[in-house]
Amino acid sequence: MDVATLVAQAREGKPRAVARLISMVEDASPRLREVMAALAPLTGNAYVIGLTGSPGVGKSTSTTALVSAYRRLGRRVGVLAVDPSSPFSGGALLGDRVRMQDHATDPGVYIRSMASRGHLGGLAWSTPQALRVLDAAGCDVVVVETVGVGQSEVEIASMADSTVVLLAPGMGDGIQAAKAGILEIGDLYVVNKADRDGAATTARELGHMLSLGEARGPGDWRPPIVKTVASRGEGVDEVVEALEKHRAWMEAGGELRLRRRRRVADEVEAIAVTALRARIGDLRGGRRLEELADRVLSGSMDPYSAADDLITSLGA
Ligand SMILES: Nc1nc2c(ncn2[C@@H]2O[C@H](COP(=O)(O)OP(=O)(O)O)[C@@H](O)[C@H]2O)c(=O)[nH]1
Ligand SMILES: [Mg+2]
Repeated sequence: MDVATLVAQAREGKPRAVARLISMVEDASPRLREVMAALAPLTGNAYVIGLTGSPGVGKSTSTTALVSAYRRLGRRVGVLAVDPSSPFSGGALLGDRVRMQDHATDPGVYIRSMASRGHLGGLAWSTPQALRVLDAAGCDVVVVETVGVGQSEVEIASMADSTVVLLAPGMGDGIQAAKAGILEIGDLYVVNKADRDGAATTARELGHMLSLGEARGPGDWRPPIVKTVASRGEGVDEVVEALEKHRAWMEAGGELRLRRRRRVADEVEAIAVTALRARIGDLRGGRRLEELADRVLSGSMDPYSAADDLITSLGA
């Protein structure tokens, strides 16, 4: 099927076309350039929510509950579960898919998991491009949930318009949060599993830690802390309310535009770096790089000058 037809079908919200396009992103298809050109004028509507937090904290459960809440508001919702650690869709994603089955037959919900497949600079551009597909397909809201662990999780959450950081009582999360640097990235903090002992303490400690790091002015956004029992859907409407407030605040002050521009700049940079790496790779085994290496080896040139020379030759 040609790209124009696929894009037209995706725009009508046809799930198979959306799936095909996201697979092309995932596989770094050579036709992606054409796909992105066709999608470019169709994007800019979707509000992207990133969910992050330690494994087991309740991200998938909260995602499902958030989808229900937004569906009640009549919004079309996309879910992108990104696994930065695994080269192939693994067991964790499968488990999540089973859990999402509440929404499996709802035509207003599109759920997709995506693995990085390990290609260079993969996630930096594949996540925004998958988001662009969902945006063009008419999703009003897209929830990005990371499945893996570690720094990349924080990275992916930062590809969102609003970032929700989840914590749960009794997981030593206060300390974990500080370590992972997530105290800086949350626009909204959720203490999930509020049905368990210690939720009030976790919320209080978190509030304290957030106020310590605070250097905010009068018009600045103060990340609220919301308690939820995601497994029963409790508190989720409050999360949506807080998100809508954050979105309105970002729109009013220009922050939304700034964030999106920063995101696109990162994406363009990642594409450029990938292209440059490929071209440097082409030079390997060619004479230019070997000549430069010889000169550095013999002491007639320093490695920085050699690198300058290499960059100049790439531009030619
Ligand atoms: N008690 C309780 N358990 C929850 C709550 N939310 C999620 N869970 C459970 O916590 C476990 C991990 O949840 P999951 O959503 O898979 O966490 P994720 O790894 O962050 O995606 C599951 O067994 C959920 O049923 C909650 O609010 N209260
Ligand atoms: Mg999960």
